[in-house]
Amino acid sequence: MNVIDLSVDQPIAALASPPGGSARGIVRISGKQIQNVLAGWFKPQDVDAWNSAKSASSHPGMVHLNGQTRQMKIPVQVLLWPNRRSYTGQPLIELHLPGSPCLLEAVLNEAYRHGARHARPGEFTLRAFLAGKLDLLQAEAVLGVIDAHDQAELETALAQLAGGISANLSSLRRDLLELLADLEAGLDFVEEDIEFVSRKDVIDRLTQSRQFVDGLVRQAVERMQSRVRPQVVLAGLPNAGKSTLFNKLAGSNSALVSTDRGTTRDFLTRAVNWNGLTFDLIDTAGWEDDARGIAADAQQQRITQLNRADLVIWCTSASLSETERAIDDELLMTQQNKSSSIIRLITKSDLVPLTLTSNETKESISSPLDTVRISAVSEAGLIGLEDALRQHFGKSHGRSSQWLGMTSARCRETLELLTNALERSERAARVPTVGDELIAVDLRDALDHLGVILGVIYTDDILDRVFSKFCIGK
Ligand SMILES: Nc1nc2c(ncn2[C@@H]2O[C@H](COP(=O)(O)OP(=O)(O)OP(=O)(O)O)[C@@H](O)[C@H]2O)c(=O)[nH]1
Ligand SMILES: [Mg+2]
Repeated sequence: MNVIDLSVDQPIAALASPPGGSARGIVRISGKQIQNVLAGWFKPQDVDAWNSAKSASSHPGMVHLNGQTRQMKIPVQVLLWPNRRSYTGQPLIELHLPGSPCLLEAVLNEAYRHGARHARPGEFTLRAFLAGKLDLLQAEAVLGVIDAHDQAELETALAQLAGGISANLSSLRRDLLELLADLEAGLDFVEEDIEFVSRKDVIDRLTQSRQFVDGLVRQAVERMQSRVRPQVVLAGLPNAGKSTLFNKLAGSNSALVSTDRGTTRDFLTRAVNWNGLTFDLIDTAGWEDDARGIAADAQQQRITQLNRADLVIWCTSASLSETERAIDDELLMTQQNKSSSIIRLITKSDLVPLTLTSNETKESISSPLDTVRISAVSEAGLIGLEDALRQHFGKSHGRSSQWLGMTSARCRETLELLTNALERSERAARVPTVGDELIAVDLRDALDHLGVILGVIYTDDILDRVFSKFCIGK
């Protein structure tokens, strides 16, 4: 799709509600003189109000549609934004009517017969962007909101749509433009020896800007990595019930389970989708002190997997003796020092019914760790485990940033070019013999890269990449 050669004045129309039947359907039309598109087939209740509308207003009335056999009169609510103060930054109409697919199709056909053309995917948002209503980051956020798969993604998209990141980048752009103006003003008066900005000030402002962009690059990278499934590793003493839980969560029988200690030798990985939580689950060999031969290899693999883990689920059998429990506590403590995220899971809880006076309850209440009791056999406590996983994944997502995945993918390279340009001008500024004009060259380069991210400077290629992902009607 070549979106760049589209005329922005021509009325475009499309279904704005989801396809298929629903209680209410919306047809959206945007362009110059769109009231003409409705002339003759939309009869407003209040003709004067419709003809003289100067601001956003609602107009009940009837549409007269040509059905296959007869004319149909359908009640409709028309919302009109007659000027630039609309989503697209140009006159916009929405027809709200009963959501029957045939009816909506008939309305669209009528609009096409009266001068509108079929909108292409993302064309409404493209017009909003071209009218300066949204910058490119916000346009991508519209798509992010539509596509959000979970609460965390939705929140990121909404934050980006609200302009948090755009506002930060715009203020960075303003700062750099001011700095460039100061430098260039100095260049005009270089003969008179008038200094508009001190070299120290230039260096400080460049350093601050670069540090800000460094933070954004880190965020963008993190955001892209968070798309990779978290690695959740099951660990603990032999016989703790790790493989049994593995099979339960993976919905398979791939891991061998037995009453013999040390059943699992190799580690086993499965991509799991458990109640909407997606992660890689890894079963490991039970902890052994003086393993030899194959067992020693299994222990080495266990350590490697634990080092790579995003979250460790430490399995402790509820039926351990006091001595075994002391060993387990010590091992867990060692692991805790190495892992940032860890949940203690008391397994086989069906074997030891919980009483409020048991040591374990006191411990789990005072423990700084998340402790969850489950039984893979009776399935008791699995909800608690689900909650704990959700919380852990939520935390790492929440930290991840104001960037949408697709935005960070598009911007990452440009952000790096931006950092490089800022670094170059900072380096130049630190050499007293280097003139301001050389600092300005790299600064202009940095501003160009920033413009590309915000969409102040854009190319067919960027617009194509962003808007071709949209659906029609948005
Ligand atoms: N009663 C009861 N038994 C369980 C539960 N979970 C596991 N078991 C039993 O405990 C034994 C050990 O289970 P596994 O899943 O093989 O334990 P593991 O931690 O993988 O053991 P290793 O691979 O040797 O480290 C098996 O006999 C399981 O049937 C549970 O929730 N309740
Ligand atoms: Mg096992």
